[in-house]
Amino acid sequence: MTQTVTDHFTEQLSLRARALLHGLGADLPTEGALTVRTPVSGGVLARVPADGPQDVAAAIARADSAFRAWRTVPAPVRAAVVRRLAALLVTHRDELAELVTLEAGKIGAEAVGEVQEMIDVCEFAVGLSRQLYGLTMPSERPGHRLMETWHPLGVVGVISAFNFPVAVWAWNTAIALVCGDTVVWKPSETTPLTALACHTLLRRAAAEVGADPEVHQLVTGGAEAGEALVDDRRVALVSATGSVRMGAAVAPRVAARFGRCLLELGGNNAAIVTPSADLDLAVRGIVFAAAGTAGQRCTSLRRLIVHHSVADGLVERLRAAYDQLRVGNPLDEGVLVGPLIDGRAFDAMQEALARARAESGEIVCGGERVELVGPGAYYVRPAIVRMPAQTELVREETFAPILYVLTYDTIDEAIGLNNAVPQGLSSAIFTLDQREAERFLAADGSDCGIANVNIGTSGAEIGGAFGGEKHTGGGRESGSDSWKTYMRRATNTINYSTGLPLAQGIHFG
Ligand code: UN1
Repeated sequence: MTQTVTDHFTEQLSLRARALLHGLGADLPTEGALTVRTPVSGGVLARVPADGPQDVAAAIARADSAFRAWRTVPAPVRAAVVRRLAALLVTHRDELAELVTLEAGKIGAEAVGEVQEMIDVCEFAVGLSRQLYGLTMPSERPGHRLMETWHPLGVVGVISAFNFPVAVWAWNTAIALVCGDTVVWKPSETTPLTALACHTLLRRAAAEVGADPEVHQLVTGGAEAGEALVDDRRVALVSATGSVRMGAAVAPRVAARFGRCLLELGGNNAAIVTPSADLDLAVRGIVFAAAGTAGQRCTSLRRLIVHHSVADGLVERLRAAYDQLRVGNPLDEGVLVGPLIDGRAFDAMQEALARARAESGEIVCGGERVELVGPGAYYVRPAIVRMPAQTELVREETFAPILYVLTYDTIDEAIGLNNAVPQGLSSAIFTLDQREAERFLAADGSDCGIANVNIGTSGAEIGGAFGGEKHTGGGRESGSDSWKTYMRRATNTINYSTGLPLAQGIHFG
């Protein structure tokens, strides 16, 4: 496309984004210091305000003040806000999904899936509001009761990444709100428009059910805004999704003020393919996990550990499947791989491929840029690279569609390779051999937070706890008992007797 055509296209996308936002009840400010680009064309979509430390402090103050009353509202009543949000998301699913596509470059089906993930977690949170259970334990003392109560924690700071611009926010916010917390959200500076849309929908949901809309605050900005959130003592929990580098900066700062952290950082996810694997199923699972979302999920498949006896055949089938992948404008029907988020992501991918070549890696296919909509948009063909060994490069996470292929001889060796990386988010094994599958899931098997059998590494349901070990940060969000991170626990001993027996049989005076 010529520059004029690209500019015209971007202008159309920008008008569309504005119209979508308007339809969702949010009006864009006409100017601001934060430039929002669409990866679809690389052009400017909008400009929004860049909040500074004072704006962040003011938002925290409002959330902190709203918390005083919100914590005393019964949890099932608090859930009304989340129930209403889910209904609004159902109504506006397609508009919000389109905005996700415009801002983050996801293909339509995945963008709709992301909104569905929000709806799912809202439903989960509504049910959870009646299940914030504490335990009762037998007291060792007569006439005493021992129990645990869970209370709201305070203000939760949510720092989210561009690649799941709305679902990860919903994981945190739906749960935090039913737990009685209030939220200050700092979205990725790349995706403030979808954030503005969600913020507007949530505040509308609150207003419609008679709750205080101040329970949710949005701050848009860069690192400075994030740091203000991280360092503020009034923020009881910082839930941050992003790079390992970001997490390593956030964690000590929050710890220094004795705040709580929930980190969901990098992944370097592997799938093992054993000789007994159903290869048809494996190919489908691998292609979605490795090339889906243009390799920009934290759960994306980055390493394939294949038994040497099936490696050549599998790689050939993958290459054929990759040939069929349509790369292009994510707004177009039938496209399966949209753009990378920006030029930096493209450079990182090219650098990794150059290093792979230098390390005697064989580029089986892909890696090249596909010029579609102009110089500022970065469309690439997903790459498969056979590597002679799990080098330093393979142990790093490159946030792009590169699948490194390694081979193994014994299952122990395969599990060893799976675990020999700094990150510990997701993992999978394709096998029809129960012994191998159980070995992979055992205590000395995969060391990741997610370990799957006969499905890929990405696309987790919200019902399970989501997160990972080692450099992934150790946090768990979304389903299961992740809610406990969003609450504080009080242990209560109640004496309903007339005596005052001491624990441990102590007699005092
Ligand atoms: C992320 O990339 O940060 O499991 C989250 C998945 C999605 C969530 C990914 N449900 O791939």
